[in-house]
Amino acid sequence: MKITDWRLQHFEVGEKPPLQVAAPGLDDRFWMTANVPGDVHSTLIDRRIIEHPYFGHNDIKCRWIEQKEWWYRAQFDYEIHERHDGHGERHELIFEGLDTFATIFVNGLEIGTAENMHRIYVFDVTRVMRPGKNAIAVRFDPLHLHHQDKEQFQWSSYTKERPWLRKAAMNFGWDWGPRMVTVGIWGGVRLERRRVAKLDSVFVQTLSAGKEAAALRVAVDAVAYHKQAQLTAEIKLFTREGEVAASAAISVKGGRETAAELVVKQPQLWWSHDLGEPYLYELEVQLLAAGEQVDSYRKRCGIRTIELQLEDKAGKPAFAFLLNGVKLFAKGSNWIPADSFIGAVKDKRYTDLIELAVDSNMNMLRIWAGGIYEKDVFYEECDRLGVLVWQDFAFANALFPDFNRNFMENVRQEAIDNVKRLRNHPSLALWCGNNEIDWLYDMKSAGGDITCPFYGESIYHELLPEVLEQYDSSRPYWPSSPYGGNDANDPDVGDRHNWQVWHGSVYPRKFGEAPLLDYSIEGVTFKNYKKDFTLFSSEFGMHASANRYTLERYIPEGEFYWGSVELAHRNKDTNHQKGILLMEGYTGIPQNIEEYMNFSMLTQAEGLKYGIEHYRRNKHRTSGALVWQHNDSWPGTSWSLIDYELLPKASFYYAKKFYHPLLLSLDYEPGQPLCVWAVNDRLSAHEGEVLFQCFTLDGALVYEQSFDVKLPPNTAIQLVELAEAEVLGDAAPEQVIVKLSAPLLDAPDNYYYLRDHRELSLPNSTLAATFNEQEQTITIVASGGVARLVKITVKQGNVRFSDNYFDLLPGELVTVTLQQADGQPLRSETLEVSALNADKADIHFN
Ligand code: BMA
Repeated sequence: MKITDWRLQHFEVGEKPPLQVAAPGLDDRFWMTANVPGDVHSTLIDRRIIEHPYFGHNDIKCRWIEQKEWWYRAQFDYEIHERHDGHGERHELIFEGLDTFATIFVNGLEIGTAENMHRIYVFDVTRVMRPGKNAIAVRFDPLHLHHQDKEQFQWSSYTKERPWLRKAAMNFGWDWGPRMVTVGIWGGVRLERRRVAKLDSVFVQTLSAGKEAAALRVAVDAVAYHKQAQLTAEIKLFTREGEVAASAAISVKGGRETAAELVVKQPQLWWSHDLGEPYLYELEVQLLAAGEQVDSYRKRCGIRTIELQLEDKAGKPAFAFLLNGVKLFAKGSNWIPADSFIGAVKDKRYTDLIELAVDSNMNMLRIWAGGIYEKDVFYEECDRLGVLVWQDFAFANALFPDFNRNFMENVRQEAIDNVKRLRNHPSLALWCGNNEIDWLYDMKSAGGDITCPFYGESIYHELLPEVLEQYDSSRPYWPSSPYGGNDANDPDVGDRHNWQVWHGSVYPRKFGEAPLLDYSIEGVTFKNYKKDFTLFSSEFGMHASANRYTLERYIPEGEFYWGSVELAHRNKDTNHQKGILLMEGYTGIPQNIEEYMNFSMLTQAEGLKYGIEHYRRNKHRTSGALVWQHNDSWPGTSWSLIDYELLPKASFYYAKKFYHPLLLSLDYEPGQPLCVWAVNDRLSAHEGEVLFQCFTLDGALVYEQSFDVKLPPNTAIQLVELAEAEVLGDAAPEQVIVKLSAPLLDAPDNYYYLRDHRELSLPNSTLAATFNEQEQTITIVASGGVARLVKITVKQGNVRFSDNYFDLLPGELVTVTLQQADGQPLRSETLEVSALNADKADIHFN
């Protein structure tokens, strides 16, 4: 039974005696109704008690919430069935998420406490439940009561409060989000009724996956309330059509894991969406006591193997995922919580954001350590859509008190709870110990900021590996990101974060060397990506503005201009100069807000394209590129590809192309030859004609060549090298555009300018557009000159286009499909089409 009807009230700390507030008979009719799952902030926003914290500077106005004692109460009717056979009922009260320091009362009796947002709390309430009316009360303490007397550490990024608190780190503010310290019941609450025994957990593992047969191990862990209970588990694996693909029955002992091996003939394997079909079976386990069903489990699962290859067949260093034995190139991004108000996020927001990942040809998302172990819906969607998940444990950018027994026990339980909850998801590819802690500890101690020991080290290097050995040895573990080599951000070992671009970190660097920063145009430019021959680039990126609609919604009137305090408040990164330097190098410094939005989006999109195409051309060595960051948790300006209102930025539409499994790309630097490359990430060979064309920016053809190509599966090859002078003839490099296309191959067309945007001599272009209401399409044509960064906008959130922020040669015609993801009609009267060098198009509606 789900408990959903909650009421909420706050008091000053110690204002009321707890037993008085928890008393079953308390008259709470005048308390406000609360959203569960959710949090206090979201409830107060809904009840219009606080102004929306994302608007203007309101985030600062609601800090008082952190200081109060918050109480939730629920009253409900419950039936208790008496049994007279000695096998009476057990009742369990389960909290899937408590944020964070909670004391729980049932019918006025204190049944226990909670102290970790990342854990699932199960209380046996058999002794306190009553037939008829029951009351639950939960008290949340302000955090400071639990950390103010504790040791503070020399390093804990963004706030010193974090190390002792097991709570999403980003709550305290990060370099892309405001401080928003949530409190409340953030997961579901339910009461479960049991008899004789229960299934504690089920673990399904693929032992081998061949064409003819696959072997699965299904382990069942049961809790028996009576020693003499005769338990059996009946295991069935169903195909999508509901046929039994394999089955087994085993006898089970309470408290001891028992496993069966299933053999599945002609198995349908689970693949990431780019390599095949993410086929899902359904696993059912029924727990029987003396022939009577006492508990059951039914969940989707997949048959697949996953390995992390650290050395390739030739003995060379690697960091590559092998899915069903196939080495893949991981293309994706880093996921941060979908909102600061994590508990209140609707499932739809998850499905939208994951669909967008698939839409942009991503096959991997990394759940970054400063958020949470995501909600079930996240992994279910990734299973269904074929997206691999890199899961960090929730330790980010700080030292943690691994010398404290209670803390470590809390962490151990957190790891066990989440490993058991998530290990059956075929999408889950890797467990990772932390974000940037090993790397930054060395940087900070070498730089003299830290003199204390590496507190927390034993979590990532002892505790987590131990937990995984016991609960999930079926997938790889990596201690940190980045990790491996000398220093931990070594291009020759393990994964790497490239923060040379944007943050200006100077590389190469070895352990013990003081870190250097280079805040210059050359120091932060995306051109540095080409110096990076990492084995796996797990974080890298640049800021871009959110879309106008998103910013305008949250910036007070009169403040929507370049240089306003309100706009600056949206940017939480230190040293705003970095973004200016990047734009200064590539587009020139923006002079107004329109230019800021355009230039930052263009720089981010072109910069990511530049880096990712380079990583992909080096596919024989580099095996992954995960952009920092996929999404936003509030309407800010950040590294994200998709803004808070679920409006993709230019980089998202670029990603559709630079992450396409078939990629044509140009490797070129001024004065050097033009090298045309093709990358094929598919498992099938492709053949066809590739066309290289160079046009002036007015659209006149300068040079053309076509060549036949054969692309073996899973390779990157250079197709041709052309001399600059041969291609350009009399044309100046700042006056041309190169187009790569392959009409018979499925690769998207790709365009290149031979100079940075600020150096181009772009003529004015004119756009004309026709909107087809019925088809929800817009057809655009340019004339007069190449249209740079053609932008289609509508004044609403969550709108997707089949393409946007693209370039158009004069005479080229493109038809774009529009989609409103909430199923609401599109506000086509607000439709606008423009380009950097073209005024708003006249739109013809038909
Ligand atoms: C890395 C990430 C995040 C951060 C990002 C941008 O440090 O792990 O902590 O938000 O870079 O600075």
